Amino acid sequence: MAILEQKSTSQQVIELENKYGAHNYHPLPVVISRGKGVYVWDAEGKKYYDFLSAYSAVNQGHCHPKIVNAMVEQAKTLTLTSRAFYNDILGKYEKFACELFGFDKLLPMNTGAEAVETALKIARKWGYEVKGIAKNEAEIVVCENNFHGRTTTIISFSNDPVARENFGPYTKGFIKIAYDNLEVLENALKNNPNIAAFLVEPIQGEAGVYVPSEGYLHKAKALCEAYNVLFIADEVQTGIARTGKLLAVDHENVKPDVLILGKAISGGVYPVSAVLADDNVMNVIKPGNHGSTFGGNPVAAVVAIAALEVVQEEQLAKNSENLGQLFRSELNKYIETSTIVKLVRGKGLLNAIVINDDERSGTAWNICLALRDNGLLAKPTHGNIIRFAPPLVMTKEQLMDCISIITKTLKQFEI
Ligand code: IF1
Repeated sequence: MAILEQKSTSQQVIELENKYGAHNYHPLPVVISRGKGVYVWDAEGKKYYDFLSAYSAVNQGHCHPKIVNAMVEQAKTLTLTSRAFYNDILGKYEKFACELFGFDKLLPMNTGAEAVETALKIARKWGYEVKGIAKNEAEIVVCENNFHGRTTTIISFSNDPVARENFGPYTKGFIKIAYDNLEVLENALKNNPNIAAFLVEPIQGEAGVYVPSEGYLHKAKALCEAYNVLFIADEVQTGIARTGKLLAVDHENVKPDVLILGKAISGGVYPVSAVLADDNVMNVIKPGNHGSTFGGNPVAAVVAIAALEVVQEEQLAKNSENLGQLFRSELNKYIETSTIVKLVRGKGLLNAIVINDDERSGTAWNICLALRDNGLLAKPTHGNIIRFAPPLVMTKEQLMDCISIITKTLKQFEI
């Protein structure tokens, strides 16, 4: 523990990571050492609003006492049994989550990518054993500019060169189509009996918070039903009240055949992910087909129950909806006279602004550095798009304070 007792400056910590850490990220130069609710503090004690929420994993606010206490109590009792034996928590969590989201069964995993991989395996197995697709011929339709994680299979169907270059050979069996386009979706489904599933983000987060046309999700689900294809919703980022409803698909009353959850299902306290489906799909999985050492461990289970209870008790979906409307309407007032911001888009408290500059100009990055200096943390997604996703526990007063920080900072860049 000696190394942790040494007080380090932000610069010292950055140097340590640069020397001893793989360079798989390019973080904004700020070193966070404490978090509480909507705030984080850096190693020198400077306070910031967190407007990224660890990519929507901290919807309940940093270090929510109910969630942390649940973790601490369980960690003192039983942390891990593996699934070789039962533990006395998992079944209760599975029941709680299945009733909350309206599914027969839940398969517990740890990270979002693992849950996506799990959903792909379930869909393929359902394709062979229920739909009757010829062995090893199953195909899954995905969308251009998707983000579903970083495993070799998932990046095999990514079109982001940085995420996929030199990681081949790539996994086969995926068909990419344009997002938010029902015609190309129907064409992909109707002419091909080997399609097992359609995997889609209800809002494309990493692509830049692309909200599809009204009715897209509903009609896409109807097409999947018509062609006996599973509709898989990846709600890792859009779920858990982020977009103003418990799930983003709830805005269109769509029940996916397979639901993927991660991130804020644990409130950012512990890695928890889950795949939910009804028996006609989930029961293709038999003992030995799939698993994970930590999947469904007692700590993950109590943390997830506490995190989901917080969403309900504190009415986070309603707060996200209300504050999201306020955020976009206030930003639009500024955009009317802005030369630097083209538009704001999003749903609930998942929003982004598009900067009126070339993607490679670095303006969005410089704006985020200036936001940091003004006490608010955000980060560009791609090039000239800045995502804004504060914890859903934010108050109206705090949001108005953030809006004035954001507009004051943007004005520094007006041409
Ligand atoms: C990074 C952003 C990226 C996700 C969706 C699955 C996963 C994610 C819709 C995988 C994860 C994270 C990963 C993190 C940055 C962040 C992210 F979109 F949220 F901003 F990269 F696109 N489905 N998204 O958004 O979940 O395995 O990470 O638990 O990899 O840099 P994970």
